Amino acid sequence: MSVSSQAVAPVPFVDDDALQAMVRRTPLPPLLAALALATGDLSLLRADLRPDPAQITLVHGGLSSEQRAEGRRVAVEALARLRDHGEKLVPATDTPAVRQAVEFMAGEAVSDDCLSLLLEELAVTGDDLRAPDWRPDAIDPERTLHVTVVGAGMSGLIAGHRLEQAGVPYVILEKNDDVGGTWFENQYPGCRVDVPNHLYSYSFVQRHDWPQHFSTQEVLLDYFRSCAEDLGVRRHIRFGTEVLHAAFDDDTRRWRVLVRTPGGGQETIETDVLVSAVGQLNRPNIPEFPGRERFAGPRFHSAEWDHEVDLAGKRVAVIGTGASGIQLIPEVAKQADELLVFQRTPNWFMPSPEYHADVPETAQWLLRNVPHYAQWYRFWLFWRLAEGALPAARVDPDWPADGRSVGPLNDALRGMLTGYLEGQFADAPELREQVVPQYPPLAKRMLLDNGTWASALKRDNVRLVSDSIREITRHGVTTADGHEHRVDAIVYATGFRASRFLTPMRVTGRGGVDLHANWEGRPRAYLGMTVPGFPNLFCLYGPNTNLVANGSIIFFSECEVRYMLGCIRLLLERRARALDCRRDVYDAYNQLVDEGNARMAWGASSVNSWYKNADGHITQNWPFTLLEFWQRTRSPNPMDFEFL
Ligand code: N01
Repeated sequence: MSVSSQAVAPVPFVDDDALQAMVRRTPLPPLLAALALATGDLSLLRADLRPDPAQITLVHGGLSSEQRAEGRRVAVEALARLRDHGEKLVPATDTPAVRQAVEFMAGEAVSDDCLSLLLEELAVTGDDLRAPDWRPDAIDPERTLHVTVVGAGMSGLIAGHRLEQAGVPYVILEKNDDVGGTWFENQYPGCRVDVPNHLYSYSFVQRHDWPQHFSTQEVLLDYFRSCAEDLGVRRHIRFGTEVLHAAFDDDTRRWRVLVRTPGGGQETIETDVLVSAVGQLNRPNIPEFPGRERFAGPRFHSAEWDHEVDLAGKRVAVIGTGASGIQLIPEVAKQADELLVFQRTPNWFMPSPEYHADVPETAQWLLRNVPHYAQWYRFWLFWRLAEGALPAARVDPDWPADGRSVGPLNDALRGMLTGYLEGQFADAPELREQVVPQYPPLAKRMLLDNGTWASALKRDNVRLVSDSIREITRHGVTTADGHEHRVDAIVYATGFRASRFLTPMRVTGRGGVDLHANWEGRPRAYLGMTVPGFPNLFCLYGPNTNLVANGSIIFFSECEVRYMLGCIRLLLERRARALDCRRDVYDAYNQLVDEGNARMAWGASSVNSWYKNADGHITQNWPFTLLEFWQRTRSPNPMDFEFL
């Protein structure tokens, strides 16, 4: 069948051999989907070239080598047709054709809701389907409702952009001197994203020319800076402005926000709606090791890297081997005379050969030249990662509870990952014993590796110390065996106080109730956003919205911002000053989330992680699918709120 509409310019001339080279390593499902729509020839979407849904997390979606060879032949033929004649692009409004392409790529039928979600994420026409389609003055011309956003990181910028689009007046208060949040603060050597960048980016500012699959911190900071500028958000940001206390005023039903200004003074800002976009990972955690203050040399946290300190020629201790530690340790190892790595718990690593690799020119050519391939490629990453690994994290109640795995899929994953680590450390048996985790995969964050971790630990100047730390002395770190490891500098890669959401801000709601006292150490929020007694307060990347096994957190923030704007619209439509989440709705929701988390590897395992609060409750993670969060946050249900 052939469907046609808009003419497409031919792709630039390259000969057939070059076309062969272009497609040699590229994943075929998104390329064939894009080519089918670009040529108007839907017969390219052949049943025998569909990926296997059971193997969708694999780079090629489980296509056999024969299928890949045939897929490449079909793709080259279609590219040659595009090159020689241009073709006819199927319009993105042709939903049956787009559905056919989506289902080809997914390898299975998708529900209407799922299709809608995917079309938003694809943004295949360049249209921003999540943009607000209303304006406050069209709903209530008499009223100006003001929003204050705290934080100009990844989530705060989305909030600013959507408020800007809707025409809602707002200000963003940012404690730092620049945008970017975590990507501004974390400037340690080796810092980079560990979600593929074509996916880890806004649906409304897609980029096809990322230089690497997993960008470095500098590249990401640059992306967020240009988004802030280009979207017109930057002029609304007050930098160097830190929120100290936000108090809901019961009389005016507005928030009074006390801030520290750049000059060190204080000021109070009144606002109708308060949005916390401070994230989960913005307050460094330095464990209270006895004697911590005694250490005579330089010491700093990974998120507060001291670039004045030259580690060259020094004996350095790095404490912590989480996502930050494993990125900076290989870099410090190159500089330091000697490096001691203090590991409390080993990690599972997903083999990822592309982790430090440039996007090859062949892939760049396809992304640049094949109409909409960039969007389909992004969508392929979204689909593979979306719910891909989630089944492997689910607890099977019939599975023996030996603490090592939580179900057959999880166990199979464990086998594969163990094999990888054993292979990496095959020539270092004393290290191998220390690096293979005893807890189930996905109980802690899965890290990526391309061989760098083993290479770093096997260096002559690096020593892995797995004994627990007893104290910090003037000259180093003393472990439980009483040995003092003398060092010149200490780097704390010890993570963040993640479960203390919104600290150190003080937030008081109706009747002066303190948010942190109300939470009693166990933060929670309806849909991760709203808390009864704290009207018109919305948290982005709030409690239980972190993802372990499925996708990019940017997707969640986009959903949350849409929901927050939906609530503003409700306020205007109902002529209400404030809305307050109903306690019964909040309680029922939290029960559901707790039960969901208990059925996941991270909830069932006793291993320590930043997903848990001090009592071991999962305060950070979302245990369900992305689709479910999207459905729940698509628009607010007025029945969930009391209007004030
Ligand atoms: O922090 P972590 P992180 N004694 O909490 C150890 C994101 N991120 O900054 O595993 C001894 O994971 C602790 O040991 P244990 C990402 O979401 C993303 O590394 O708790 N050790 C662990 O080894 C990530 O998950 C990127 O036993 C102590 C380490 O310190 C999140 O940030 C890059 C200790 C802390 O690991 C946090 O990662 C970096 C103690 N008392 C970070 N206390 C990307 O690439 C803690 N540790 C996107």
